[in-house]
Amino acid sequence: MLITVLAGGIGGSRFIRGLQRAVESAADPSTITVVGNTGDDIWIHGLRVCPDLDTVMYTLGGGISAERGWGREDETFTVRDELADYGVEPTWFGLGDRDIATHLIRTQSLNAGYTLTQVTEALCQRWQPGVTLLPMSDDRAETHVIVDDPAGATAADGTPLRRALHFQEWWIRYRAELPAHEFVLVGVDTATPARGVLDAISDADLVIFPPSNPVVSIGTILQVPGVADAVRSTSAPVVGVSPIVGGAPVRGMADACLRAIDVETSAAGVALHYGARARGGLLDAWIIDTADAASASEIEASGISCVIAATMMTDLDASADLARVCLDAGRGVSSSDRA
Ligand code: FO1
Repeated sequence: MLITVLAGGIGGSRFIRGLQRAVESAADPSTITVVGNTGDDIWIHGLRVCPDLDTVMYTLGGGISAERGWGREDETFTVRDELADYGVEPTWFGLGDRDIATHLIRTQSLNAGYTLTQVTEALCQRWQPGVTLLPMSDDRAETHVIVDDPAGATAADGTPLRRALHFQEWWIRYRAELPAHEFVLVGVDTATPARGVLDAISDADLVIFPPSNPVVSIGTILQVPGVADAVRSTSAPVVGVSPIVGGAPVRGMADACLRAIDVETSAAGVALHYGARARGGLLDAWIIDTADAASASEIEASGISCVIAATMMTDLDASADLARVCLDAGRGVSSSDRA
């Protein structure tokens, strides 16, 4: 069974670990392909950093900092502090000493002409994540956030001037507290899906949207030309897990992102945002938490079959249980909708 997961960072990685656990005990062997978001990627002090690819790789490879959810365990930040002592900006980005080894290899390999796909495959030789990890694209496409100028600059008529901040600066330095007017994926128009991405979606037996950020993670992957159409047309069931429980994101700041695109921060709001495949959208089924059971009928009315389950991935067993709910929902869709 080929399962393809479109994933961001922390939430996506946690879900995939549960999925691995769920399928390892299944009868027919499954292979998992992860299409990773690269809209978070950034050049920092001359190094190419790919936060969501690294979070998947480290989490599945056993090197992740459990406390932070990103970067390496047993990490130190000596180089970051030395750079700060030189007064070199940016100082707000937590560049870890162990993490730098990954970025040095990636930067040197990219400069030597290897693609991000090739570099990611090479880095995964060490980490053995147990999945095929593909960047959404080998082309540069970075999320920028349009905000009112943080320094308060205004135009002659007094209206605030707007600035485009790199997503990482908005997310880390400003903790997503600056209201986002718009997200712009710079370069996406000329980006193409990395080799294998479209096939992984078209040839899948199941496509999953884990509880990653629907705007700046899964939404970013879907903006790469060809990806959303591949999801719409795949013969595989498409099952998603709500990242919003009880009107709030389980983790991260998806509410700040959803507000920027006028999507209600709710399990139903995100489902309707993705839309029902039966009506030209992306989803066949949507898994919501028991806390949001009241919104099941609204979701069903939109053409998306709704499954109510415990979606909090408090530990590996909970993540595996959630993954099993997705596998069952996929089977349910394939039998009913394709009857
Ligand atoms: N997130 C933070 O909140 N603070 C940081 O200093 C930080 C540094 C960092 C370094 C490498 C890396 O791979 C991820 C890092 N993250 C940090 C997480 C990063 O901002 C992610 O893009 C977000 O968590 C969204 O996925």
